[in-house]
Amino acid sequence: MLPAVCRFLFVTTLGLITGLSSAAPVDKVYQQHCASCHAPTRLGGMGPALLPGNLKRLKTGEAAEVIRDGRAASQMPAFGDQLSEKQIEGLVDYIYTPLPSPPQWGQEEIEQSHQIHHQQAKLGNKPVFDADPLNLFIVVELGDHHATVLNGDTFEPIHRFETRFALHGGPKYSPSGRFVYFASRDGWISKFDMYNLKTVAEIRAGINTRNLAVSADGRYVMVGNYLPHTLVLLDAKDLTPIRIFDVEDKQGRSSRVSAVYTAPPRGSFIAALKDVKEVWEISYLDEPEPVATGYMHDYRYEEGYMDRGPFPLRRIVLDDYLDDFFFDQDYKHLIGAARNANNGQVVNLIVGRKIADIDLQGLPHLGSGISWEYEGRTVLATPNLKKGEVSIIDMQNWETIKRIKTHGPGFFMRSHKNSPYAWVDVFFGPNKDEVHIIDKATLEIVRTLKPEPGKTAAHVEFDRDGRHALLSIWDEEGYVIVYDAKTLEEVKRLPMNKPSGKYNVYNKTRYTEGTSH
Ligand code: DHE
Repeated sequence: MLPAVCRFLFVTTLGLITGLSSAAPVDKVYQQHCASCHAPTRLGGMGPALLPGNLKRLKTGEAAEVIRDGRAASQMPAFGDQLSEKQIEGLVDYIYTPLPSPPQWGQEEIEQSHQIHHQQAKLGNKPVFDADPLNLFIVVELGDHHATVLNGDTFEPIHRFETRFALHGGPKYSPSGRFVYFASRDGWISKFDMYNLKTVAEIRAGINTRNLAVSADGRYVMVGNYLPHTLVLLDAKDLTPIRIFDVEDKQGRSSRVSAVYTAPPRGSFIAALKDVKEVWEISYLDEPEPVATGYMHDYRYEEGYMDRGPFPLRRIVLDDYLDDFFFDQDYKHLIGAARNANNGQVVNLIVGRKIADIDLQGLPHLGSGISWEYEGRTVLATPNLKKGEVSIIDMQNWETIKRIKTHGPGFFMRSHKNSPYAWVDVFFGPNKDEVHIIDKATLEIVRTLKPEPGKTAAHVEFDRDGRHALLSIWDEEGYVIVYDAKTLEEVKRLPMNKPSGKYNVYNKTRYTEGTSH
């Protein structure tokens, strides 16, 4: 601790250097040091938005460290020699305080953010590398905000590139796998050309985004936002905005979007809402076909359930909110859960109403659910974010037939139709370095792997034919570990910077059983 007089001199000198006394109000400190990158409004610029919702993944202690020491492999400099500890603390409080009024991010702001980096017509139509374009993986590396394109046959990296800050959710491929679309928590949507290895277009569709979906015909991208309360429809060609849906119920109560997915056999996007008890279905077919999809019934027009016109909106009214959900393989049912509820709900998308409740306790992570055939019926398996168990649900009568005890709550679950095993991580708690292997025929854990003691092991994705399973060691000095999916022996380790999700082109574009859609 410095003696009082020295502290006075130190602080005064610091004030002279920075042009601010340490007693300067925090918003002045922010405007002087942070605004040029993060915007005077805190909505983000070259750097990410500094709002509580966007910073959810960063603990306040870590935020102070980033301000003090900077962030490696990014433009964020260290301010430790310019700001006092008190000023840093003040800044942390400041950026974790919500804005006095909700920020605007409408048509004009979205359009102004649009960037075309490469004219598609000027780029070639063949891969610039020698590998099976259908067996590539994208690996998202959260540590320094990069992504790697990985050859799924040789497991050699082909290309590594910078992404927007804090990607979240699965990147989504175009139907051919030629393009991949990423969403960042800050609302940036990036379109990447897998053949030319270039980011071709970007747009900021929201301030705090949940995820995106690509229509099964490849023509549209739909983005679901927490802030503002909107769904934003983009033209998949170059990300030009087509339409903004204000998400609100008939009484004008607005809602955050929990997530949006594409439902290929229905030709629609389906969105779960967090603050309104409705599921939204928006058709992207040129002429929505009532009979084939069961999507429309005339009486719905009359009762005002559904709009007419391009991208008609159908509201399915529920008796609870939905935070997380899963579809069966033919997209007839949506299985959803609210984070505060003690059950799941099954919604039949054809008749447009809830048809069953499921006994699901804790915090089931249905977004990571998978299904397979077990004793002549289809079962759904879901990890739980709060309880050390995997629930197995019979998808015919919606009964929970087994609760498999695990060594702690898990985040992600995966399998492949050619594999006898389902993999589930133990993401939380002292056993976060473990991954359980479940035999799909017996519903028993048959092996528990612990590849790097002390480091989180999480998120598995299989290669195209299910012969290998890739697992992330979720650490800045981490790896993607390639396993032989049959023998469960390690085949290869690829050093990566906090690798999170991995996404195989074939499995994703075919919506295969066992992976996320
Ligand atoms: Fe995720 C997918 C919601 C926290 C990593 N996560 C998803 C999806 C949803 C979701 C709705 C599906 C979107 C899609 O793929 O299109 N996630 C949530 C939450 O509500 C939660 C619990 C709190 C939050 O802060 O949003 C949450 N998620 C996290 C994390 O803390 C993780 C581990 C690290 C991170 O990136 O922030 C994380 N979420 C992921 C990943 C996927 C994902 C890697 C894609 C999984 C896949 O294989 O498809």
